[in-house]
Amino acid sequence: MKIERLQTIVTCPGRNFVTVKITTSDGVHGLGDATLNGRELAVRAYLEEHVFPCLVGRDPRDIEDIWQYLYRGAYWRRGPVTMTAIAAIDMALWDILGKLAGMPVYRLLGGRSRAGLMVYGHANGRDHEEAVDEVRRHVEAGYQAVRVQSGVPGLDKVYGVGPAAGFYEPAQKGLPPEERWDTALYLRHTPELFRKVREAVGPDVHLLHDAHHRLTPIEAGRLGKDLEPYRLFWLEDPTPAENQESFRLIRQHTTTPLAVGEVFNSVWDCKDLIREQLIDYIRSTLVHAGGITHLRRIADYAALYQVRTGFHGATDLSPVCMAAAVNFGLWAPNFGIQELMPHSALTDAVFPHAYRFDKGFLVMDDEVPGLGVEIDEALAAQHPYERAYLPVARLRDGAMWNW
Ligand code: EZ4
Ligand code: CO
Repeated sequence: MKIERLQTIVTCPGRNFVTVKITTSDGVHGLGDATLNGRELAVRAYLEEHVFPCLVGRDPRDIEDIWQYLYRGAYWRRGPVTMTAIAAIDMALWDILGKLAGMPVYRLLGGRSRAGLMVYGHANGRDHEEAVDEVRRHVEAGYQAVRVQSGVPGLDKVYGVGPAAGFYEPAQKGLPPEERWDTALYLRHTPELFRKVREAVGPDVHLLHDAHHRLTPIEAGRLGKDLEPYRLFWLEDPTPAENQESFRLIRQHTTTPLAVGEVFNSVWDCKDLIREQLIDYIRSTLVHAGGITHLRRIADYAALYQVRTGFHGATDLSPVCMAAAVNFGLWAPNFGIQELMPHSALTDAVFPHAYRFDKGFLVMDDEVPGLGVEIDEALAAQHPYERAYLPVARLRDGAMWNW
């Protein structure tokens, strides 16, 4: 059996997605997500110019060798574009292997560890009252875990909060929008937000928060400490993590659990964080960190240090990635939680999938072979790519800051 055809499918059913489709000489095909928010066409070019020609004629069952060929063999290692491209190929090959075996991919990984994946939804409010209402709405919808983000008095736009209650999509068509940021205002108002939310929903709902790289380590330590009375499930991306040792300072100051890694693309980005137990959840996900083959290594390494998974699951992770994440999470013994930002009805129509939300969990019917996701290519073609970017952030004096 040989790899016969490799394609990218770029579509914008409301937001951009890049999908890899690999077809074998036996007519079996597999799908992989290759979406890198705001840099979509760089991954497409990397795949079409530099990866696809090398894979035609190979045995699609040689998943490990193909992974090593694209990683070691490229000489230039790592980086988000490279690792997203490798991830897409890897996911598609696992999808093919599952279809060949007539089994869902989680069975090939070793079988189920659990019935479903606990997910957390997003409660976004323009102010604290709206955020509290959104948390209540999620609890009524069955969520056991909710991420809470709120507008900050004095700031026009804040990460995680859209123009209306509820739906938030950070990428915007056209050129990157600019937002103002003020750490002092954020640090002053955020503990109060969680005081109100905890008071409203009681002790049992898991509450999460994303600081989205905005803080310095000592500021993050202070926020973690201020949030301790409200018993967060996690505080996410408290500070940028290029410098892994900076998390030591945060750990010295707070017992609020920490989650990091949605921008990581390999185990090398998190090996010190894991080995020194500086984090509690690793957020790297299949599409941006080398696919199932590499995430399995990261998860197994994390398990040695009681670090659990908490994969990124925003709307820019396509249903193909989510299907792979469901398979992965059904298996991973140290699964922790999965982020879920539901896709639009149109996106779900472009990518019909077997996973579904059920009372706070993502579940999947047992015997769907492969990843359990397909693409409606005709519908995808009706929605061509439109340039879009994530926002950028500036401080009040105009200096660039971390968005
Ligand atoms: O900013 O997915 O936890 N979720 C997040 C997301 C990210 C976007 C980036 O593409 O931080 O909203
Ligand atoms: Co995040």
